[in-house]
Amino acid sequence: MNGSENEKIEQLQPYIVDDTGTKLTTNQGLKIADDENSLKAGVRGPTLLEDFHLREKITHFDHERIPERVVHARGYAAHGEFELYHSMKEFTKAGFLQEPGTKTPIFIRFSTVAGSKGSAETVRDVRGFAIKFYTQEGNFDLVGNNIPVFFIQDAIKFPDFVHAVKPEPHNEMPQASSAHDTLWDFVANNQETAHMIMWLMSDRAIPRSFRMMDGFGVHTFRFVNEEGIAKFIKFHYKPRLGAHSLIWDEAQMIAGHDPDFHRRDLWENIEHGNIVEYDLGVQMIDEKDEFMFDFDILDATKLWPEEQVPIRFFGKITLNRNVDNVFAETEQVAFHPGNVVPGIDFTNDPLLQGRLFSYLDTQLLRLGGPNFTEIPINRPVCPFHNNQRDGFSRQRINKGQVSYHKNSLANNTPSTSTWKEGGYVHYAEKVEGRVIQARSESFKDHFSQARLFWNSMSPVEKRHIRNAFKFEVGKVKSESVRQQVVDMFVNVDKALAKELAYAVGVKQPTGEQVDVSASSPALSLENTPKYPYTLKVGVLIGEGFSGKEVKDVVKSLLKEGVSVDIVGQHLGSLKDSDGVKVVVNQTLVTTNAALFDSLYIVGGKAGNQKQFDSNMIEFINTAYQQYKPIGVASTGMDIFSRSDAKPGAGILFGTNPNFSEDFVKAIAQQRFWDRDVYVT
Ligand code: HDD
Repeated sequence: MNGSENEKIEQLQPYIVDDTGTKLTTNQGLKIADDENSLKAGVRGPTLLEDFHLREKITHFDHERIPERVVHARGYAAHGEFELYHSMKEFTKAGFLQEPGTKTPIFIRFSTVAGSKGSAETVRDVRGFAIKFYTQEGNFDLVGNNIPVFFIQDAIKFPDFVHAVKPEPHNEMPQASSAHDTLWDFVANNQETAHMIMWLMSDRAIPRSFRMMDGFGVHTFRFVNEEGIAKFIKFHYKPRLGAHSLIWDEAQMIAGHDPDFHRRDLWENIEHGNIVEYDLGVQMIDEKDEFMFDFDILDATKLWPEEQVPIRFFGKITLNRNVDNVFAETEQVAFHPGNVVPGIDFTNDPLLQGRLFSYLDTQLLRLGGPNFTEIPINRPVCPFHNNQRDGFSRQRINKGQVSYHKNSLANNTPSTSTWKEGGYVHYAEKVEGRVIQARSESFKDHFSQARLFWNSMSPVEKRHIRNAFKFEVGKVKSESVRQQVVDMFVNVDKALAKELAYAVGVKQPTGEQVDVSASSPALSLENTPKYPYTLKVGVLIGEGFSGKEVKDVVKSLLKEGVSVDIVGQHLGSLKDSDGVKVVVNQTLVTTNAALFDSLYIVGGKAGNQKQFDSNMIEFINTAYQQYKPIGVASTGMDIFSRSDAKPGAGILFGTNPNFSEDFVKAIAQQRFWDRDVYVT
């Protein structure tokens, strides 16, 4: 077994088919003699109904598509494992959280929310971060996002929210974007959205990579230990590479140059064997402390500040294997927050409760009936037995007479299990009250945490949020909606709302911001760890380069795990005067500066010098405007001096004796914000 094999991968093996080197047959196994021509009465005559191969082939093709997910349609997944490093036995009975060292196969699907299956990946949106743990006690699904709060408080509003954010129904525009009238009309008229909108306008909504974003279970769940003692918990997953973001102009450019940017990044890194890791942890609150906070812990529009409730990390998530077939695995995987194991339980969060219905329901339509749990990617790795039978595309062949409980003919099997034997027993929470359709008073403060988030942002992050608002609300055609949004966000920050009012041409707001001065430093991406590992450098190179200089720099980048693309005027290879050869794997027209974290400008000669120089200057200008580090080799000085970039922080020259070392540090830093470029 290599490192990426586990019980789930083994379970999938019998279903994996390699058609290479085989004979073409029908689905009945009949060998095909002709796959080019349908059966006709005469070479130019009518096609015959008798042609079963034609009918089977076309019929199957006609039925290839299934409905895309109503939300989170655009997604990408990989296999991996979860390894426990601290026992959580004290808090939960969950089998996979008992013994340190226990490894559990996992499958993670990342997604955007609003866009269709073919939409660009770097749009401004929440990212889904759904994990299926194939535990020995059944599948546990943690169906989270990269933002710790949600737009609404009660699941009954989910269809309204989704209708508002999706393309508008009369003209189906815009695709994969919240910058339009109906979303902002929903926001202003459903002010519980305030906190989540602050996150959506922040850099969190344009992550650099699936490998570099935080994950959150969002809801308050429960851990329950062997003795039946419960704690409220919130799940957190943190990437070991830190959480990093794109900037808006860059994200927009990438959406055009490479709409598959995020999946390509994940796929390539796993293919190259690079390490993709996150730590998994929980915040915990004792049952007795349920009402100790100035927010309601059942409200999914609120987070628990880490400074108040620290995260306790207990295990490591690793992704290490790409799927064999995207449809069979990524598209057919069916997540459901209701898939839990003993020791993990729900709370009365009304958003969570609605989800417990929705996911099972949606799979019935999407995957065509109740047997979707038998699709290989969805099967648990532990045995499963019950009296459920039949339905479309049933795979199991259940033997015997008995398919009911209780029975005597099969000795009352399959039989139930007690809590001690691993049976799932719902937490015996005491409930009382009147049946009522209402929102708790404790859910009604929509602005304090929105302001807490704003207070926690660095000046650069605040600038990005202000600009995001100006873009998004600026796209709204209804002046009344623009005014309502301005009047709403004055509650969060007066200066922000005033600037927005000016930018979107509406009256200055009259309200006041809420009186919250607290901040939570953990919310700022400024405080995230920074490493050069797997960041991408474009080496812009022509003929006549200094072989030794380039070789040494590239070697030191590769040593730190930096990924390098050699970008020339044409594909093929280039040689310097000492015979050092570099193989060009991208050209200045097949790629773009926005797709790199940094550039190394080697410069040189090319067949069409004018074009080469002008393309290089465009690359340098773009990288400079996007605040990226730029390294300049001795042969690159001339072209660099002809660009708009100016020497300063994050611009490193090969003539400096510590160049390689400083360049790697600058790559890790990623952005140099104090450049005098247009403000983004
Ligand atoms: Fe949801 C998919 C995350 C609220 C109804 N949701 C879906 C996926 C993620 C989330 C990551 C994609 C899973 C995959 O990759 O297949 N959803 C969330 C989070 C929420 C949330 C973190 C709030 C905290 N969702 C939510 C509500 C409802 C739904 C309130 C309905 C009442 N979500 C669905 C769904 C989807 C879905 C319609 C579409 C496809 C699917 O389930 O399998 O059932």
